[in-house]
Amino acid sequence: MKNLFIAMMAIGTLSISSSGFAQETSKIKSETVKVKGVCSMCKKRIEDAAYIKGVKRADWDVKTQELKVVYNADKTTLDKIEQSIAHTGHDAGNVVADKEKYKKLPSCCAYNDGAECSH
Ligand SMILES: [Cu+2]
Repeated sequence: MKNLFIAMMAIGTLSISSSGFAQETSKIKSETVKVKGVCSMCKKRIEDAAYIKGVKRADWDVKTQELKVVYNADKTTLDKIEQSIAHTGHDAGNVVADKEKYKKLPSCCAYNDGAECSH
């Protein structure tokens, strides 16, 4: 009886892996990207920009200047996420920020000009 149970478990595991379940989860990618910013206003702006279609999680840390993103690689790419963030005025990974958007950031968010703020 115990052997039968083990055999059923083994069959169950096989059918899960052959049904594409393993593939499904491998499409979900987790990456860390350097994003420049200074304050909690930056955090909100960066995370809002990172949440494009296909992004499950986006969490930016002001101390490490790192954005952790979890996304579905079938629906979006890391490059698209970086482009979206750069479009709001923040350097993201290999993508340099949109200069016009950077100039329009609140002065406390001007990370390239030694800005420091308490927001
Ligand atoms: Cu800011």
